[in-house]
Amino acid sequence: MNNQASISVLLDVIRKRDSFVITSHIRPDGDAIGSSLGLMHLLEAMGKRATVVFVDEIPPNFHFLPGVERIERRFRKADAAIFLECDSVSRCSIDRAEFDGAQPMLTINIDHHRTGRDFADYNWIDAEAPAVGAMVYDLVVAAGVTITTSIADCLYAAILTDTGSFNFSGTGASTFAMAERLIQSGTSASDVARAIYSCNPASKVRLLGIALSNLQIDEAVCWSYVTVEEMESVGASVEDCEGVANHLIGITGIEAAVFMREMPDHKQFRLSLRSRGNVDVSKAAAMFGGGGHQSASGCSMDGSLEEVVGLVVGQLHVACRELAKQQTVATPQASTLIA
Ligand SMILES: [Mn+2]
Repeated sequence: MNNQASISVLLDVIRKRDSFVITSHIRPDGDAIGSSLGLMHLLEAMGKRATVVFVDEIPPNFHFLPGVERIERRFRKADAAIFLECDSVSRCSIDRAEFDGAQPMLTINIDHHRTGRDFADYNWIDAEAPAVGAMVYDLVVAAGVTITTSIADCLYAAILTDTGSFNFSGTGASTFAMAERLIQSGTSASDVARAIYSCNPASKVRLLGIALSNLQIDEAVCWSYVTVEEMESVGASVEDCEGVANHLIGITGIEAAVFMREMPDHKQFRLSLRSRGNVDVSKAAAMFGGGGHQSASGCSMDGSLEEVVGLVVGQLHVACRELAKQQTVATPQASTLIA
């Protein structure tokens, strides 16, 4: 789908309606929360009514975002529901019965995941976008709305977190151009970064310590985990597990990493997969019913720690060996060229 065409179609659809409910995925991250609130501010600037709904807790390091105090837990009837980076209604952080009770209503899906699906009445999926917040930014620009400090703070937080502080492979000149415009519009890059990255509860840092002490490395794959008991021992919440996987992929020589969090039922693990961009971990995630991006994906798996490690690490080894094979094939060609 042509992005510009879908932006104008979407704006048309929005202009013809008055009230909106916005939501995003379960266990919302910076992009989910920042883009939802940014979109709420945009819709209000367009004279619309907008409500952001999340059943899940908002992590404390995003409590500084303008409008966060207005986030509601209950899904409500409106002219349209807008889903940000969800591949289905069931991925959303909403009560399904409340959503079903509010039907019929128009649905709009805006996503930047490669695994995004056309499940809504209107779907705008751009796998090239570095964050769904960047797509909301494009909407703001196309709508001709003045970028207020509230819009700027929310979208900057979304883009900052989803690009790994402008480090991930999707980060390009246009990402920095957006950041420049948002900072010109009143965002303080240092204030936002401090609020998000330097306001960690002690339990999060202690949990990171446990996760790093459980680290295992085998060739180009590494993995780590935390059990329910280990989380309880430091009083860690689910949100405290955010970001552990990024530490694992920072190890020299590692191409693929996975962090596993045991679920309270002791029968399942939640997995965060990372690569440094050469291996596509979204394939492994999809194999186990999850999805995401080439360098950051997630899935849930049933079984004991040993079983889950065996399956996922085995799969990541296969991906790494394929990569090594490609590189070996590529090398003679390169030397021929040099010669
Ligand atoms: Mn995102």
